[in-house]
Amino acid sequence: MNKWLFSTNHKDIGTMYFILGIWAGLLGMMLSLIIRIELTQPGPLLGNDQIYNVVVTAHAFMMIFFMVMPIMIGGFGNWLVPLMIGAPDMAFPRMNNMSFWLLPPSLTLLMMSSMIEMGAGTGWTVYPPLSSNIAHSGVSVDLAIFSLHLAGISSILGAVNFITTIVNMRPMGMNMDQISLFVWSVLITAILLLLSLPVLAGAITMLLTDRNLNTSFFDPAGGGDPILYQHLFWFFGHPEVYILILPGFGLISHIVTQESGKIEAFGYIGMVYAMASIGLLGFVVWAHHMFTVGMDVDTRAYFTSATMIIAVPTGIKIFSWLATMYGIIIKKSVSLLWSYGFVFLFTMGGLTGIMLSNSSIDITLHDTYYVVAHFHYVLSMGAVFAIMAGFIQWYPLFSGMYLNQKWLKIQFFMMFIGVNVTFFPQHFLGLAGFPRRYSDYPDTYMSWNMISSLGSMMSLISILMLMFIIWESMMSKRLCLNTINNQTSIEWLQKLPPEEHSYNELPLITK
Ligand code: HAS
Ligand code: CU
Repeated sequence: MNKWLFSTNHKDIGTMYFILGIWAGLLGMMLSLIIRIELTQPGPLLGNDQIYNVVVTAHAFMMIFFMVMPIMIGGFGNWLVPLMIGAPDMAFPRMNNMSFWLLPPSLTLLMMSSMIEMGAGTGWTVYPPLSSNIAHSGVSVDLAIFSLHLAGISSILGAVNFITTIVNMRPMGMNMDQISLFVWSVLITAILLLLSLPVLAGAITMLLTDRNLNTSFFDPAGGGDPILYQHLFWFFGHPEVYILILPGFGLISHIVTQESGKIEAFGYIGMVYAMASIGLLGFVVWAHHMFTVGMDVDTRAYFTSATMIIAVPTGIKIFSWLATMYGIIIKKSVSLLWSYGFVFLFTMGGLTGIMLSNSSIDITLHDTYYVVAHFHYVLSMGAVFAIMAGFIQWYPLFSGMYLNQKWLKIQFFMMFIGVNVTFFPQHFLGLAGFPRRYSDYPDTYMSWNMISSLGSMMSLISILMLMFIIWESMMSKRLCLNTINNQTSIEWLQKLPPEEHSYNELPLITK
């Protein structure tokens, strides 16, 4: 056991990231259910607005820093990048282990911050003056800041490791234009992490000294400015949202190409340039999160236009995925189902992003549920669907076992319906003026809130079903082709139509 925990092997570390990510995902889902139960109908459930905001804050942190990032970069990145480039391991294996082990203490600090004193009810943005010691006295916000420090160090070390591995550990003769789009996506994500996280670290450290050492970076009474915090936060925060989705783009590119039986993705080079431009543009659009602070009209015009330009490389990606799938005989593979779901629903989320990038429209929609609907379409149906596609695609590689394909299909449709029923009505709520981060509301908003909560219960059931499917695969020990050594597996495989198992035999050859 000890040997495994302190392992420097990229597969062991990848598995540990998966375990931590899945655990945090379950906790994050429980927090989201508390939110949906509170909002199912008017009137209080928790009866305490601060606790409600602590739950919202913990939900966001948990999902962003402890579910999506560890699973995508830590889990899939560690498992697949060395295999895909033919490297024996990551460039710095012991640093890799340290990256992982910074996360459990970080997670512990986050949970402690929610459980002691008043909790951090600041939202994941931690804006002062709400996060200053006037509105949040006590140590909760300080613990949340330390938690982010640790998670940030973990990610920076990981980013250094991935960049070095991908640039330096390819075999002779393997050029950058020959590597999988997933490897490219991890490289670009790592660069984004390396450039944006230090800015967040700076901002939260300034907040920490404002809270504890009487500095006044963000306090006008001492010559500071709270808007400075918003600029620093979003200079990190916007690249962060692309950090959450780019590895998902990579997973989808690889899966769609492999499952379509094509040699390479349509427009491979274009896909690489599209990811690079999304990464680059991601650094110059941050103030679209702050249109309501009172910017002058030229600045608004700039940030609106710059943001809209991101639709171009993203469109290149969407249409290249479609072109890659063009002409294939539709296979019944479950990872393709999740990929179709990803392309469709991510596009919807992207289009509402374009709506929000119009500064004048955003003045009315900012801090409403329209924004919540937007980012859950790109995250709960973008990032999470990509994770699901990747997990199902490579589960046989990770575990040596097969999942029940028929049950997985049922589970996909339950989840597809569940998330849409949850988040589509939130567009209507937002357009009607329903605000974010409020625990109660007038009766007029009740119907769509009830439907949304109903949808979240459907998603819950589908996740429970997924847990059962994984458990069942482990209990029945259907080993996959390259590890076959028992009669049950052979009999089970013989009953399957060929298209349902052939794709798992050579999981890594497609570019
Ligand atoms: Fe976003 C807020 C704009 C992509 C995540 N976003 C958020 C928040 C999160 C988030 C978490 O400009 C809330 C943060 C908070 O707590 O306050 N977002 C965009 C735009 C894109 C975008 C333009 N977001 C993402 C991705 C995310 C993510 C990816 C995570 C995975 N977002 C915003 C804005 C806000 C915002 C405002 C602030 C709102 C506020 O008031 O707080 C783009 O990258 C999306 C590009 C994708 C597409 C779809 C595919 C493209 C095709 C090509 C043709 C389309 C065209 C457009 C030519 C556009 C198919 C035509 C336009 C039509 C409307 C028809
Ligand atoms: Cu943004």
